[in-house]
Amino acid sequence: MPKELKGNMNGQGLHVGIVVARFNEIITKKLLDSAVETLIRHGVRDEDITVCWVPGSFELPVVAKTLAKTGRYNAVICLGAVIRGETSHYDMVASQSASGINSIGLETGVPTIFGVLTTENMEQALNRAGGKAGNMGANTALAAIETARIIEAATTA
Ligand code: INI
Repeated sequence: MPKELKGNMNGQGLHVGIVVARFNEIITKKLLDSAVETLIRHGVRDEDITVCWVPGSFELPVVAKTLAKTGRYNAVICLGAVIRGETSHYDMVASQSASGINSIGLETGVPTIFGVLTTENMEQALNRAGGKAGNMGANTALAAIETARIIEAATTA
């Protein structure tokens, strides 16, 4: 019988950093509120959550990496909204943000969660920030807890 490890969804005792882009704040504030509410519902203490605002999604990786390297966080969540209709450099911002965030987790070992919405227009973004397609902020909180816990389980097994 293989040994199977799973990350539980208990957030008690976890420390979580959140980096959130101010660009398209009407969207990112909704992502942030949902992420914080979900973390707290799963047992993360309010005072163990640190929120850092940055200008835009392009700046998410550098600040997320700073948090990850402190060693004080079990997970770092990155939140942003890149909307194609509003920028000519959509592809650059979206891809640099994604690859930067991905490399932080790999380089530091701290799960760094990708919560950047990439949509064609504002309506699609609103749908995914508490509208009819749910709220991606809540999903990032769940991913942060589960990934932190599976790393814990895998390193102590
Ligand atoms: N940043 C975003 O988070 N979303 C966007 O849609 C966006 N647009 O439209 O350009 C955006 N640009 C700013 C970028 O993230 C940087 O803050 C800026 O280029 C300074 O480095």
